[in-house]
Amino acid sequence: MEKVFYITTPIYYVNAEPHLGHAYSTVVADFLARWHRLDGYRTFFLTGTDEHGETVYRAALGAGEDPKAFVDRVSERFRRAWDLLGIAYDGFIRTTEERHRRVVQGVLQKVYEAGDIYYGEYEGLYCVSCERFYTEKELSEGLCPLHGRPVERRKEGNYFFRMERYREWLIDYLQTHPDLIRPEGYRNEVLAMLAEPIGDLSISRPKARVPWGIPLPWDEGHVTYVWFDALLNYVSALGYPDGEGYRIFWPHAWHLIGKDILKPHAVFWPTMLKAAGIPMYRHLGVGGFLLGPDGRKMSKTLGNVVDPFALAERYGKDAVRYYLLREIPYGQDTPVSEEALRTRYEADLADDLGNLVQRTRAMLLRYAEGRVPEPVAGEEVEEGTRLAERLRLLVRELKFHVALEEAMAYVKGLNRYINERRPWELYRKDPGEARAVLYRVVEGLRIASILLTPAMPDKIAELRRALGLKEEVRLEEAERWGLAEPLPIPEEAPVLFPKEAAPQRAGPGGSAEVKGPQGGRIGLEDFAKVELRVAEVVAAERHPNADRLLVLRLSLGNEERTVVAGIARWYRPEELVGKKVVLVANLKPARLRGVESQGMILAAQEGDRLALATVEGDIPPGAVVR
Ligand code: ME8
Repeated sequence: MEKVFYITTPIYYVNAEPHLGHAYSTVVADFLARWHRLDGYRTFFLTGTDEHGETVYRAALGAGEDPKAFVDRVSERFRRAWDLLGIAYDGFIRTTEERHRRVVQGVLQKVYEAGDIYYGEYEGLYCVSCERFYTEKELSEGLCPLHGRPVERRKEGNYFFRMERYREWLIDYLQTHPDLIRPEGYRNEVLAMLAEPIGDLSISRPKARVPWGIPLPWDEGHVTYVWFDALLNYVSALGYPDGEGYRIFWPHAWHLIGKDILKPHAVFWPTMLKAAGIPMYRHLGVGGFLLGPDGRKMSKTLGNVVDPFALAERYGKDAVRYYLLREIPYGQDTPVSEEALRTRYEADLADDLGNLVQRTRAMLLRYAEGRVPEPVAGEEVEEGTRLAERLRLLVRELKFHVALEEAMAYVKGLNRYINERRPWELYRKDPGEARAVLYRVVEGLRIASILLTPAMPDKIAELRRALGLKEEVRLEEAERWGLAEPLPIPEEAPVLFPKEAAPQRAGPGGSAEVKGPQGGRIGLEDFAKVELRVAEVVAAERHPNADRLLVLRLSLGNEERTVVAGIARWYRPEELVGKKVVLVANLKPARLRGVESQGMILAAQEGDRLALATVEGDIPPGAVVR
């Protein structure tokens, strides 16, 4: 049977700019789409914009614009935003499109003719920002629970959809389909909503008050209320009722939403589908809220939003994607901040993954003639071939943060493997074995890169190029050992996650700053700020762009550093390997002619002579120098 996957995001209101909360939902959907494509599924990924209704209408008037011009402009902002975050959607639907209007009117007519829509009078408490009526009970201290704004008492003639008629059916459906709504907690919330009568749903607004909407086909004096319009995007975009896309993809639909729109998706939408004779969707994934710096839901109304594009500009789009997927347990409310992003960037991406690639490349260039070595059996590294199956399960359960945690734990394991097997030492005794170790590391990286592709598509493509691996990948290739081919790697490759991309915090707590001597003398506390450590040179080469510089790879026992030193006039690279030198280990990284130097080594200089400060005797790398 053909594997098919259809994934949707909410269609976003165009009354404000996209923020990190929207970006999160869309990144999760893009991750799932890419994951399934990688796993051989025929995939359709839909996103779009919700352009009718009172809030949008008011926003347009507020901006002094014609509604159509306004929605065109803001919808375009969303599309640009998704481009900047590497979102590869297959379809983009706008509710002001003709193809959508036709479907909404067709479905309304059908449900009306079946007797499930009637005219009545509605009175209630209405929040203009939410575009919905609230019951007394739902308010928080008399205010809208989401926006903290006063609600208005309103009464008006509306058409109603007989939703209550389908309540028993829906309860039964949820009971026989326990994995329809996930995480589990939200399913229970929905069952609790359904335990009491849900009433009928108002599905229209008088055109006189809200002219910006799709007219009811049998009564031009009313336009469709926002949910009966918006929810149908999921089928109109596929060409319902007789389009090829609808036939292929609808039976496999997964909707992703935020918990704010649980009721419309878990109660309104299923009952609408049932009444219209459209089969149910397959799954509903419910995300929690991203919380702003003030601990409240990030929202345009509260004005506490984090701008995803500023972050993408500073750290790169893949770092933002990785951060959101790795940090947020799907379904839970989670605070987000640039600070937390920077920590992930430095620890996971620069220190673990980026560094692994850089040291592997340096060793391939030095010990394996710049090629991926001949394939060998896998040792403990081969356990990576079991990860894909495990991650499939985690992704299915929407546990993206655990999936990435496990993939990155494997990356950390590869760094440990290098530290334990020490190819730079092995090479002196048994070059063949050193190359075998390097092959396993490249294979490990090949496997990890496949698993990380959906989260960081561009960076992983770069990573694969840097190791001479082909760019096209399939998930099943992560399940087999020995596919890395013995090809040359490029001599030059950009640093994947440069540290200077992550701006340092200023002031106390930032990187140590050493002040110059005052009055010729410094106190012990000043000297103590300088962290000096024994470091062993494990590799050295000439700087690609500067004759007087050498690029050294130093081991501190449990970590490695790259240091650029201006000593090429006095030392040849090969005579440095094995020397134990003194490293200023807490110096801010600096970029020297395009190569990042993570510290500085000490040398004595007198006139034209220079000698490195080295350490005698049996002292291990990493030892503190005082
Ligand atoms: O509700 N944290 O559109 P909307 C996490 N047009 N996710 C957030 C978020 C936050 N702080 N803020 C927004 C609508 N979102 C309707 C949907 S669907 C047929 C119609 C995300 O622009 C989250 O996915 O208010 C939420 O459900 C969605 O944006 C709401 O977007």
